[in-house]
Amino acid sequence: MSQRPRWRAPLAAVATATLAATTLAAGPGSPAYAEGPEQIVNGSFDDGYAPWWGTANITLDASSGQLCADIPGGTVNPWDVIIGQNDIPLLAGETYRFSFFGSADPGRVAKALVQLPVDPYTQYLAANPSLDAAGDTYAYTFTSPVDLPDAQVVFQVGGSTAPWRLCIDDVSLTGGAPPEVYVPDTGPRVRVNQVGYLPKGPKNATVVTDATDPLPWELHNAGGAVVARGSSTPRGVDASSGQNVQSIDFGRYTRAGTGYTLVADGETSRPFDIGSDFYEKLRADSLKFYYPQRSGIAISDDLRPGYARPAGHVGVAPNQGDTDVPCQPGVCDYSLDVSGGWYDAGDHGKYVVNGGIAVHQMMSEYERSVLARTGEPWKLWDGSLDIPESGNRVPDILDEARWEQEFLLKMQVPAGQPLAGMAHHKIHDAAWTGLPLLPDQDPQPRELHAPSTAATLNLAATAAQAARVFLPYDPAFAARNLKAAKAAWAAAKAHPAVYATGADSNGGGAYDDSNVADEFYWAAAELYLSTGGREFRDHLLGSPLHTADIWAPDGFSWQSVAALGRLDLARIPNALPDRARVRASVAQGADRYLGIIADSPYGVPYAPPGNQWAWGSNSSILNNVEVLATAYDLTGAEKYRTGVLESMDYLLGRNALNQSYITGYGEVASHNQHSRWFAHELNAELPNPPAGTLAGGANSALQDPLAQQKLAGCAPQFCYIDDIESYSTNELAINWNSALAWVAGFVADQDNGDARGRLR
Ligand code: 9MR
Repeated sequence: MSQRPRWRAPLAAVATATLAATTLAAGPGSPAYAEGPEQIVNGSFDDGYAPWWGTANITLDASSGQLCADIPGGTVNPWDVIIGQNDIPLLAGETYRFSFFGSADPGRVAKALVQLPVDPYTQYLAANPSLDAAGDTYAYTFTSPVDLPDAQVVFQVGGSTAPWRLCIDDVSLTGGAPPEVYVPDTGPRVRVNQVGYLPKGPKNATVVTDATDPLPWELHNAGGAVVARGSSTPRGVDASSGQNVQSIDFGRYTRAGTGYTLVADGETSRPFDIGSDFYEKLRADSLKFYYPQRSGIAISDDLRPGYARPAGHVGVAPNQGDTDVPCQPGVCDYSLDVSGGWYDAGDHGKYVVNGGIAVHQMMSEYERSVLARTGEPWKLWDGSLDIPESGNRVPDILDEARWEQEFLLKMQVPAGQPLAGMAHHKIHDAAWTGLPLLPDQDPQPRELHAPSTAATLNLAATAAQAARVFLPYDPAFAARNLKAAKAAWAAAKAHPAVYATGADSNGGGAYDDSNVADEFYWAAAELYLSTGGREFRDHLLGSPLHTADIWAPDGFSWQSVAALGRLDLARIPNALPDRARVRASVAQGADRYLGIIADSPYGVPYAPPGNQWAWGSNSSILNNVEVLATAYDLTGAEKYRTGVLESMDYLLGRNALNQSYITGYGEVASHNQHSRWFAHELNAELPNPPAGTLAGGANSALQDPLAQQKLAGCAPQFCYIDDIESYSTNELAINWNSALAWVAGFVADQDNGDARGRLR
């Protein structure tokens, strides 16, 4: 018999649960919950545990008045050990409150689910309570989307290397509870770059206020002394956040230091520095992100303390690849060794179009460092990234890029096969897997998907770029890339309209694209820059994209890559007859982004159509920043550098949520990005993503169940939650960190914000 009061829910336990519970005001005896009928049979284990069941690897024991079980170690997936109850009726539109007492010794994160009892096991409530030895009560609400006579309540408690003991009690599911309202904790209303500002750079902040007249502000140093003061500028209601705001410009203050705060309207900002070291660190961290993202190699604890894991997908059970991967049925009758490369994001898939833009941006960061007036290529030199290849006399950034480029080459259809020279669009699991799941533990069959023109042109572009970038370091590798690039170009010309469709998203992302004119343009640009070939020059000069205004307010992306070609044609020496016009066009695009920044009280260079922020908006923002930075490199005009620096403030805390989107940077920063192996939120034995990991960012479309449940009705900047389950707002991805790395490298090159560099 349980002696515990039914509603002993302490605030701490509720707050740390993944799905934060309802407010505690509705506690014991609250009429709202008392009215709902109890759906669980024998939730108090007063007399045994029937009708509860457990998987065959545990023995249920209710002799203490709680339901307890010794959970074996050595299982992989959460669902390898389950305790559950079946046949629970749910009514569509009805709101339920689910609660239980739980303890774990030693502490563990469990999964508590209300779900469909059969494949695909749709989850109507998914919570990840962090249980400890003392035990706590956890409570959640959800609204059932379905009428279902036989839902299941299950506790999934597998996935631990070591054994532990679980006890649960007072399991209750009652109808009629009001839906919970998620309110993010946004802290002080004065919003700053929580990391810091360059001494000679712009310094802007935003204050959320009801005031419509200018407000006095003060800049305080670490000792609390006022070192600058001024008054703010009313900006009205900001469309991206729905807030009435004012902006603060304290750029005249230039003294380096730590622990500054900005005070306005009775609020004190989070602390920040004035300096530049942090961008030097970010330059490295944003690139160091890639090594633990690698497939096909063990991650070493010496190189990345706390991040060691076995090699993934090297043909060792339970993995089924990637050394000998067949096509999806009917697509081809050969198999390929496509081991290596980077995992795309939080999943174990590998996609040529996304690998393409990511590896391009990484090689482009290197090329820029060599070509730009402020570039500091020695900062990317051998030994800069602590990777296995450090010490081989090749810049580490190129070693890291090569890890992916070698994979892209493997995705090319071999000579002698139909479609030879094209690239398979992607390789991933046959079905989606759950979280957490280390790469080497993925049991799913791996499949090559059909070649596509877009993937083929991504290969052509990156291989052509690799041919020039690697030439001084490894001529044979450069030659191999050039050959592959030319073969890919020819194959794309022969098969110009083979499209990946949006329907192909079982077990991996679709990366669909049915307009490849931009991929042709980008590939022609890279081939022209590496070969000077007439065919490529003619393609460029004949393409409408060569003269079109391609500077979209919502930025370029894996799907829209004309800007990649245009930017490289502008910055890399070449003999195009209209190169001056190409260079001027970059400045025109940058001027558009400066206008968007000026209109945004948060200084964001991003204005998507209809105010609809997209999946991965932080990368869209950074891609626009790359255009600004390139305009600075091309013209030396200070206004473009100022735009770059102000844009970083948004990512580092000057935003509606008052948080940084880069792990390890800023007082409050994203750290629960969606990942199957950096899944600390679900399993305390696993790490968080490494410092320098960018979160996808606000996504108006709310394309995952957690975001839909928590964020309904959000103004764009509020459409984000730092929860591992929210893949549409909070994933990490190789093409997003490449944008961050490119920009972080540029910013680090600016020293105190006044670097002039030498002319090249
Ligand atoms: O970044 C991609 C975004 O542009 C798409 O809208 C979204 C839905 O198709 O997919 C994103 O990419 C994901 C991919 O499909 C699977 N791996 C994780 C990627 C990042 O979320």
